Amino acid sequence: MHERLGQIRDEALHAVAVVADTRELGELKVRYLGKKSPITEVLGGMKDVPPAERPRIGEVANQVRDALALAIEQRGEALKQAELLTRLEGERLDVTLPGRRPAQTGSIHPLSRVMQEIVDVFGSLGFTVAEGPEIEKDFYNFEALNIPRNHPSRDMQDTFYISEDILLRTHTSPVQVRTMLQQRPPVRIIAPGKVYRCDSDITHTPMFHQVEGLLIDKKTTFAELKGVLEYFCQAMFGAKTAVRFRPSFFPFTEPSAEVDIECVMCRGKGCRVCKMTGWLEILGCGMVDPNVFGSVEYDPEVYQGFAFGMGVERITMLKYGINDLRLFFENDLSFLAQYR
Ligand code: 2NM
Repeated sequence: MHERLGQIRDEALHAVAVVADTRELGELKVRYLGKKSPITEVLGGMKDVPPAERPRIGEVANQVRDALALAIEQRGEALKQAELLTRLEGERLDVTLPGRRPAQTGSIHPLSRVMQEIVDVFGSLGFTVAEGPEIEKDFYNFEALNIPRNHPSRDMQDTFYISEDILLRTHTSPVQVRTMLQQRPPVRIIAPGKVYRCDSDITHTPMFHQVEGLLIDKKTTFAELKGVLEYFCQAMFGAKTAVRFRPSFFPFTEPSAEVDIECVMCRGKGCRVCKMTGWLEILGCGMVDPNVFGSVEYDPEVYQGFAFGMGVERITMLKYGINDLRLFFENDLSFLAQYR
């Protein structure tokens, strides 16, 4: 038995010495120190040993067990250390490598950018932004603005009607009407937003963007209108840009005018963009018609005001030399990425 225990010890120590990893070592530990170990098996034969020799055998068995336990413990420590080193080696990072760039970053749509720029210019003059619904009542979109029942802009051709009385706003003027009904003068607002007209070809989209403005006070003059809009044109297109006012007509203003700037392409010499006139129309404006004041119960003997409106698509095309309206609505990334 003595001899057998020595054999078991040598065999086990060898196995522990050559074991490859902590998992295999765990298996060895179960095999040699567990309930069914060969040591336990040998001790099962104790009943055949003369009683006098039994303590000695037990002592040897304990020594073998202790020696194995120590060897397994030490080997375990060594393997754990080696495995940690291997893992750390595998996880080594080169912190000097260049970072990964995000594949694609977004950008502000050119129409949003120009709309914001327009808002900022009027903001610098003390105008604040007003907003309102895109689904409107006939009253705010037409009636209150002195647009008579038989006016051509009311036609089914131009307006998206939802019912007899409800429609998609065809301009942002209903925002000014709502503002006038909600507050007393002075009023100094701009209304940027989406508007809708039943019109679709290469130069018209059924949805487009407008910025309109309204200023009302006790002694507001056409001269102030001219000053504000000339300032705006030069802020948008350059301080040296020539600006002219031409008489025009709108149902909601009297007198009315259209504003031209010197052609941004040829600087007034005459080209395809300005159709050889040297001028580009960019705004409509005028003094608010007394009938509009009547709709909102402002006294036209006390208050005067001016209003104006412009198309954001047109201004953006002129500012960036974009020749096709459809580019704004196709969401082609190679177009949009140019406006970062
Ligand atoms: C334009 C041209 C001229 C305008 C008028 C009003 C209101 F509500 F005050 F009467 N809002 N916007 C106006 C005047 C709009 O766009 C070409």
